[in-house]
Amino acid sequence: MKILVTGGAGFIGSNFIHYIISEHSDWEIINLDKLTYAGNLENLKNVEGNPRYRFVRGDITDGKLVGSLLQEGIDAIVNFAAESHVDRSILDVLPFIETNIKGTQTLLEGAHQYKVGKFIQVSTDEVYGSTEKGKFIEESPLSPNSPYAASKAAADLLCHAYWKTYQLPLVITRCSNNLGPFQFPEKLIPLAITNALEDKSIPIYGDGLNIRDWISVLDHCRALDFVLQKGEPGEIYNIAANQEKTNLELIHELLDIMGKPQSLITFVTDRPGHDRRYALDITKITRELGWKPTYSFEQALTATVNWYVNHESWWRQIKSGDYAGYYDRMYSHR
Ligand code: NAD
Ligand code: TDX
Repeated sequence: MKILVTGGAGFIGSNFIHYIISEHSDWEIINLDKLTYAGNLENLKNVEGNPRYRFVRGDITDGKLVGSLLQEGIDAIVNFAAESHVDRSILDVLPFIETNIKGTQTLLEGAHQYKVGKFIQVSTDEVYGSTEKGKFIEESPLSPNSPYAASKAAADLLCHAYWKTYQLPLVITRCSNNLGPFQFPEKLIPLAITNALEDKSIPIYGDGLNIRDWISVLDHCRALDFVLQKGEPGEIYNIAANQEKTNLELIHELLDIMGKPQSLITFVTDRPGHDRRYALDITKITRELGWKPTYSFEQALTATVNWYVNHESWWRQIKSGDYAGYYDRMYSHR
């Protein structure tokens, strides 16, 4: 199988590439990535020289480039490329519209023209919005609250339209919050780990009681592999591990693992429109495709802490240089 992975230099995409290259000895990957602030070729050092892997720097909104890659004969597209940080979408929504909506449409159009046999749109639980009770199923209405979530929901609707109108064989996956190696240290867990390693405070938005449902990025990658091989065209699959934590519970546990004081926690002004709780029902993917999560939250969190401890130069390079001053800019609206 020859796969076009988009956004493969980011957090989940790079984990997925490592996973596929090691699990499927005859599969090939082309990784198309723009290398925005979130894309990092350091994440792919281990596969760089592999003859089954090729990197192409480029933008998914560039239809000509996408067409030239699809012309080579691609069996499947897995679209990870996105602007992915909610806080950034609150400050400037346009890059989210451009990549998440227009970029997805460009890939869909290319897949349609070149008759690509499989298209996986890597979406998110955030498209369902927030719920205090119960869990979202795949038929739950879309009710996104942040500009990021709205852009992802728009992309999901475009996918639906390409399936209904052109029978483009695509599948949408909606996963909960991931944790693991190579996550950019603007997201809660890597931000907290790296700040704690530097004995800096950890900003907790609002009362810290917002709930997220955490899954190891490796379990997400395995689920995507199941979907690639067994997913039914036109279907949507929720992916989660049903491990809900308030942000405060999570950070308490993390500081305990790291042997750092709870006094590093600092409450800051809440994120505007902050979703209270995400929760997914995963009956469909477990029953129909036979996938289930394998890592507990505690295992995944300990492994993630260890990875950041052992890869200090990776995150220090990001937190210095061009990225320096980012936090001041990011938090100036609070
Ligand atoms: P990320 O921000 O770490 O990586 C995004 C990657 O996309 C980067 O390598 C970036 O350079 C690339 N990119 C951005 N714009 C591009 C463009 N126009 N053309 C080509 N490449 C471009 O994101 P992530 O956390 O790895 O998320 C990957 C996908 O999974 C996203 O679609 C996100 O919505 C979805 N998702 C993420 C999570 C999570 O917890 N992180 C959970 C559910 C779903
Ligand atoms: O400094 C922080 N303090 C804090 O309290 C940050 C960065 C976050 N938070 C809170 C906000 C959320 O309730 O922690 C929770 C997690 O925040 P993020 O790491 O920003 O993730 P979230 O907003 O939940 O979105 C993530 O999961 C779904 C990904 O970034 C999305 O790409 C994915 O779709």
